[in-house]
Amino acid sequence: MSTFALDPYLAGVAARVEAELREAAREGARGGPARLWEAISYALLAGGKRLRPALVCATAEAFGGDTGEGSLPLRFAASLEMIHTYSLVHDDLPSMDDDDLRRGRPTVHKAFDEATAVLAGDALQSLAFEHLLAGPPDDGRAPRLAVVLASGATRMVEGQSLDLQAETVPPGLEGVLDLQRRKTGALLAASVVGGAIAATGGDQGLGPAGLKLGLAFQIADDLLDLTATTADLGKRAGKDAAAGKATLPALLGVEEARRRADDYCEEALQAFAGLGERAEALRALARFVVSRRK
Ligand code: GRG
Repeated sequence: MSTFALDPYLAGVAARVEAELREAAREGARGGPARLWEAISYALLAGGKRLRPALVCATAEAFGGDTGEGSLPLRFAASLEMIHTYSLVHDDLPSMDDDDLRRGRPTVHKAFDEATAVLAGDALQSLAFEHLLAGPPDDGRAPRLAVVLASGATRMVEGQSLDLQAETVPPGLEGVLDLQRRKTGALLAASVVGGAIAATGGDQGLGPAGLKLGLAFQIADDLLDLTATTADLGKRAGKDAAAGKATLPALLGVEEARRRADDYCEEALQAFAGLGERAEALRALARFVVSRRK
């Protein structure tokens, strides 16, 4: 049983990445339209677990990378969190999931207005690449990371499109896994692959493990939608079941879905097994993906 103290680790990554996000938003706001940048800051600095940045940093550290202030892994982590945040802002829009609560606060289109939420999401997407590529020159890792980020973001949009189609044409188990691999798995895979590239220049073959973590994360999310409260989640609970959404718990039942999430997590852990003590945080994060309560 691991004794790794995950809460302080997550808090440390959150503090470092939020300092970088705050600075990027402050820089961007200089001379830009106040309302747009207020909405961007509102979305970026509303908390959240910062799981993807933690995965980036933990993977980089597993290969001996520095994840302190000014490091490439931290820069990539902040860019990835910008992409993730844009996806949440757009996913909450009336034309998508039509949600009024996110990270315990009114969604961006509720706190501001719909057009501002669309534009804030758009700007976050381009800001992510500007932030990543405007750093100090390196040996070509930043452009490679930009490709990882772009590809993860494109897969995520594909997943969202498949998710919308699934409302009218039931996708079946393989279809659900395919859409979840894209919608959720792609950014989690980009986190571990990007952490490895930022630290070593190569992906270290971590893509498949990242996708498994993504599936485990999404199944855990679908289980939480059934069992957790809106207050715990900071977003409306029970929405997927009410909408009759095709999820693994809906298709296979709660017990089998939980078993599959644990299996995917175990398979990811096996991929990290050879990484030694420096990968303790990464292994603890993999377990957190399925054990989390929010
Ligand atoms: C609209 C372009 C576009 C994409 C939407 C990621 C996504 C695709 C939609 C968000 C809603 C959703 C259920 C996504 C699945 C992944 C997921 C559970 C995201 C929430 O991630 P957390 O729990 O959020 O890490 P925090 O707030 O902790 O960062």
